[in-house]
Amino acid sequence: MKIIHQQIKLALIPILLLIAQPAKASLIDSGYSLEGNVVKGTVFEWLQWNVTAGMSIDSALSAYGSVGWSLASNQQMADLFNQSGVLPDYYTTTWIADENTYQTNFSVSPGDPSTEVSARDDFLSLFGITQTNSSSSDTYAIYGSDLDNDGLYNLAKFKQYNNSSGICSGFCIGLSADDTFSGLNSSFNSSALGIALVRNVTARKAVNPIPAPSSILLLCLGLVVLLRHRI
Ligand SMILES: [Ca+2]
Repeated sequence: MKIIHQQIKLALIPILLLIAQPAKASLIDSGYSLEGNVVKGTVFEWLQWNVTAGMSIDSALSAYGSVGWSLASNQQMADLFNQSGVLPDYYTTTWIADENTYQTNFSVSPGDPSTEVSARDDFLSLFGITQTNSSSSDTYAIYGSDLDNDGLYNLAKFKQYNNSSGICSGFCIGLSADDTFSGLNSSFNSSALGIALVRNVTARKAVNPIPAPSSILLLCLGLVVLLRHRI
């Protein structure tokens, strides 16, 4: 029995060390960080777009709606693109929430290339790549509110498009109108397109409560003390 208790104690040591470490996250200028496949913000968090690549709005909501995820609205997507630090600095357009307006940046004047490449790569690594070809790794996601009730939704795009300078210099970032691409309805699916799912951080905590690290730490310490007294 003593040997078993010693083994349990030894097994608890790495757990305690793990809990003592801060959560591992890749913080970037936007204030978002990646934990698992969730892009975490302070108010909203996004499911990485590559997770739902190949799914339709209907199938994605069927799979993830029960744990608090909903389809990103036009306003939420515009707010994401407008948030400081999310897009490279040279994309100075003010993005709007009108589902019938096609928005993109064809002509840009990049600033410091290294800074812009870093911002671009941060976005792609956060939200995940849904399509890769020989010259570019891109991410796309269907979203929208369909306030005009035509059954059509919008598409957010973020293309890597490496040119000779290593930066995105052309038709790279955009929010489509709901009729830019034909047939973008709630059952449409493509392996190159994800579904933009978002949820309130509070909703996640309600659906999937995560024990506070301090509680787990106290529990483990209590077990160690208990075992010590029993040996
Ligand atoms: Ca619509």
